[in-house]
Amino acid sequence: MDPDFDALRLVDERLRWLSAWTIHHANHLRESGDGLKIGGHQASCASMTSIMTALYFHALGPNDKVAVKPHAGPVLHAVHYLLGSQTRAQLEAFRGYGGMQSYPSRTKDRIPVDFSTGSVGLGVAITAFASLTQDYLIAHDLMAPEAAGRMIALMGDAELDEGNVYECLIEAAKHDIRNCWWIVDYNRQSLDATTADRMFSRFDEIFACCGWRVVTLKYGRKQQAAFAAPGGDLLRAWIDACPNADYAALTYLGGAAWRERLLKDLGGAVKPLLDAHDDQALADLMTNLGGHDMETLVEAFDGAQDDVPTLFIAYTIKGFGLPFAGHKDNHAGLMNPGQIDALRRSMGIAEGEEWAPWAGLGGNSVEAAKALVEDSRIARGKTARPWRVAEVPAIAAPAGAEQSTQAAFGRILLDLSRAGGPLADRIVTTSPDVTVSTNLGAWVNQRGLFRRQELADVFAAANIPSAQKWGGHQAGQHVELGIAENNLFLALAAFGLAGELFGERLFPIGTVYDPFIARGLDALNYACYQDARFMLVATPSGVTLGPEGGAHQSINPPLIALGQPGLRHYEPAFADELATMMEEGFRLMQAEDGESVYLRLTTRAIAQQPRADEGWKADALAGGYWLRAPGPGADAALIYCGAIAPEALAAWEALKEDVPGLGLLAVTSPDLLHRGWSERRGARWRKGASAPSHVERLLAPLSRDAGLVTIIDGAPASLSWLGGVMGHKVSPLGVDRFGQTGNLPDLYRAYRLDENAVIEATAELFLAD
Ligand SMILES: Cc1ncc(C[n+]2csc(CCOP(=O)(O)OP(=O)(O)O)c2C)c(N)n1
Ligand SMILES: [Mg+2]
Repeated sequence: MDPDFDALRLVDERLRWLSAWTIHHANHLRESGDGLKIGGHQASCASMTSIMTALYFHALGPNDKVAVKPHAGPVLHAVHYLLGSQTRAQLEAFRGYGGMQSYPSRTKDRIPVDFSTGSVGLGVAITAFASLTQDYLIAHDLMAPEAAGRMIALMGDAELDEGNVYECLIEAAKHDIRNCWWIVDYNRQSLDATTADRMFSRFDEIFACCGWRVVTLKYGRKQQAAFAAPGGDLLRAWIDACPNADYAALTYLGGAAWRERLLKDLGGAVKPLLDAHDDQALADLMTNLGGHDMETLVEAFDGAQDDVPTLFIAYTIKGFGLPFAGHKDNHAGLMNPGQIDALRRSMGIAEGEEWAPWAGLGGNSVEAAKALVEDSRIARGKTARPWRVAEVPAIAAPAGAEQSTQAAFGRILLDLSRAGGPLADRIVTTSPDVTVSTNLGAWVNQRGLFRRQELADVFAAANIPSAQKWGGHQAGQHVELGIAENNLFLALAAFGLAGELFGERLFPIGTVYDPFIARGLDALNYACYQDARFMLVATPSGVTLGPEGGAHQSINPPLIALGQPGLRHYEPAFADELATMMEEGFRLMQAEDGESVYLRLTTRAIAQQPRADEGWKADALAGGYWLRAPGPGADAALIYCGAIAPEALAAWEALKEDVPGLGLLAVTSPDLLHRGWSERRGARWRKGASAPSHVERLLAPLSRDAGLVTIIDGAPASLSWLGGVMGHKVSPLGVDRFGQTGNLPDLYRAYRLDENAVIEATAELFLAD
């Protein structure tokens, strides 16, 4: 049965109105409180309402998930307002505290938002990884094939300039993803101006060569009819050749300008065609692009019902139907009160009826529009998150007098795999081409690569000796990625939302070189912003990666972790610490108030600590514990984090006689200590007295005048702030210049991380300035 196109058009118009009005209300009617501009993007919304109408009220099925272009957020809220799942109060509070968010947010908005968006390009790419996640779940019998939905990105054309889109396109092709639609709102305008013409006809080729079907929706029905009239072929050729900027400017200028220009360029041959249209009709004709034409959109969506990944290039006008349509400066443009009034009147909406969903429509139209909306198959409410699905077994530290945390990590995963069980079965590992060098090899040998189609291990078949099995199959649990780190974080985001998106929680573990976290930082932040849950294992840390040199040595990741919400940094020095932290990590990944975990590891094998009991564990999980307890009123403490534990221990041995009560504090999470400390300071004002934070308790035994030496193979500021907790003096040791190649004694000497440097830094505490 044909959809009710008239009803679709009514809904389209209503979405255009409601999104514009929501933004107008926030900027012009609501008390601002601070005089700051509030903002919003009326033009970007108007550009997309037809596409979103055809999608939400015709094409979308209940299992489909959508990432909406960030600045079209108000349209998504308007969709839910019409559905009855968004309140007027939330619309009125747009961009206000506690109101609907500027850009769709999974965690903060009250309507169901499948993917948060905001940083352009990332919302596009995550849909490809969500498709991969869906295929993974189906292959592992965690989801019925019939329950598969489409992962859809509604994207702005400027997002096609984001490199991460192409990185992901390539990765997606390698994994043969399916059930993915990317719909480009091709208005040929970005934030600053109209977009360059040169890539104009190239995007389709790029996608086609990656195996995508490309559907271009260029002309609406009116234009197609005009092309069939005398002179129509000339008009069509002219449209095809028209530069972006000209098209946009003429759109803004309107019917008379179109007429003048077309007559000038095409002459008398098109005069009859033009004469058949008055100025308004001519403007309507020239802006009747595919992305605003309901029949064209519906036909395109209906025509792509198989699982082939599909790019729809929907030509649109930025600001369609609004007074600044096509103007190059319209991105953040707001209609003034006179203009919104005119728009209201043109839509037949009475003053005071602005929020009424169907104001100004006659009875039959209202019924038809309501019926259409009620028939929409999309979810009205948020789904509950599936907390706690796997019991976490006790994780034992691997045996070995000398171990590195990276080797211990590989060993722990291997042990988990051998022991089997629900947790091991739901772990999915992934790595951007550093699987073997980050010690995931043994796990992969056990659990295999994930591939939808069988991947033969050619080397094994040819009996070529290799420690690494590299065969892929449907039951595999390691997703091998190409080298682009950004994709790692997007994959972790998608796998880490498997529970929320598909009802089955996975435990994604991603390994990466610590310095190259920086390459995927925005995607990491994006993953955390959506509260995706994953374990990031980054290794090796700091200049301890001696011979590899400065390009591979990581300095600032502990600072990144310190500033990253939603991600808990643990930096173990010993294998038993790591085992404890991984166990805690698996719990955190599925706890309602949990978070993701970042483990910063090292390849340096060090002597392990004998333990008298397990008393250290709780403190280690809280961010730090005394490896050598300080005496009461001690004048100094050594505080270290991670790989340089042996140097700190050696210095402690050398100094303990001279500095009575000298303590040695193992900081296992600068991040947690800092959080606890600042939370405590704030709690005093927010909720009255509160217990001292963990770091305050740790430092309490020291004398008020004590000095601290902090030592980390990374940015010294990661620990030097500890002086602020009690007002202690600090000598901060760490790496604040680019690293070099060398052996550890040379490097630790050069970067002042050796025993001697710790002794000197301690002496410095006692010297008068
Ligand atoms: C990574 C990133 N860079 C910059 C911005 C700021 N920004 C928001 S929208 C936009 C341009 C969007 O143009 P387009 O994608 O074509 O959307 P349109 O509004 O034209 O539909 C920019 C630069 C952003 N949100 N994210
Ligand atoms: Mg655009």
